[in-house]
Amino acid sequence: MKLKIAIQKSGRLHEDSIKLLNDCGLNVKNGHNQLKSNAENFPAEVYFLRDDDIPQYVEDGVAHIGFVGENVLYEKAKTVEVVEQVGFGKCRLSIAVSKNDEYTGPQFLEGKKIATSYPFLTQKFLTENGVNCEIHEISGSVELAPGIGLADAVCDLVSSGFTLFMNGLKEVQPILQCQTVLIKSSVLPHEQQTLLDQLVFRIRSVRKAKKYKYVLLNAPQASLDAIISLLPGMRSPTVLPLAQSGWSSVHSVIEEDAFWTKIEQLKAAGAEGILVIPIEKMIV
Ligand code: PRT
Ligand code: ZN
Repeated sequence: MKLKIAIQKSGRLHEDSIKLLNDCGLNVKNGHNQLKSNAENFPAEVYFLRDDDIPQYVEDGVAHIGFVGENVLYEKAKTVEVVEQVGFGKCRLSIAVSKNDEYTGPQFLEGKKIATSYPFLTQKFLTENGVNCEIHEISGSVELAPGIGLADAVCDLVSSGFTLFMNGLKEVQPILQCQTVLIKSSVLPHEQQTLLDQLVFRIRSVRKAKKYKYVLLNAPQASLDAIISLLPGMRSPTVLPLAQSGWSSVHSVIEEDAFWTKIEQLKAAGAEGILVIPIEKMIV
């Protein structure tokens, strides 16, 4: 009885998928020259696939779960369940036009041609906006299409925007914000659901830990209350006496987003010797 996990064989999601599984205690070797591999420490088998094939494998129940971009998932429109977003592979599916064009809204595309590898999602956007536009489906190098006269616009994935810029295009309309999601088969057997629950618990602990830092600092007695009020901690901060009387060591966790503001407030309140340590797992 194993949990069969589909991940991308090579490409942008491969490394992050392996790293997430490893951080969750599933030791998985990378899939170079192999189609599947057993995880150590956990009853799981990993299938290395093209990302486009992952939704189908999971729909069919050949793989129980998979990691895939929302762009691929919603383009393929397979019947699978999204368990959760896992935070990597962030990008957006966007419409882009020539940098000299004045984009006035979806109506700009009326009667024109658009090149994309995402015909389903592009058509959905066009239909929702009541626009008639001819779709040219191409599987790669979509950004070249306007330059060679194949299309007037493109609908493609963008992250930094550099590729569009290099091809004389500009992003004018994001139509889908995407990241990698964990999907599961809708016919998951009970034993595999139990394994998935364990994996999801671990994924949440790993992801939560990344959002926080462990902080240790020294506080003089007079400032202790002020410093504690700045540090909620998981329940409340730990306070330990230092060998030198009149001083305490305070331990707590700080959320990454508020990190620098908090550190400045702590210093202003009298904290000294502040140490900041990454947290590997966070079980709450
Ligand atoms: O071989 P296989 O079919 O498995 O891989 P693939 O070539 O189809 O996919 P791959 O590895 O390129 O991307 C896998 C997934 O990564 C995508 O499905 C997205 O979910 C996610 N992702 C995140 C991206 C990008 N960011 C991204 N920037 N996928 C592609 N791009 C491309 C985009 O198509 C464009 O060509 O990068 C270029 C734009 O990047 P910027 O930074 O210049 O804007
Ligand atoms: Zn692909």
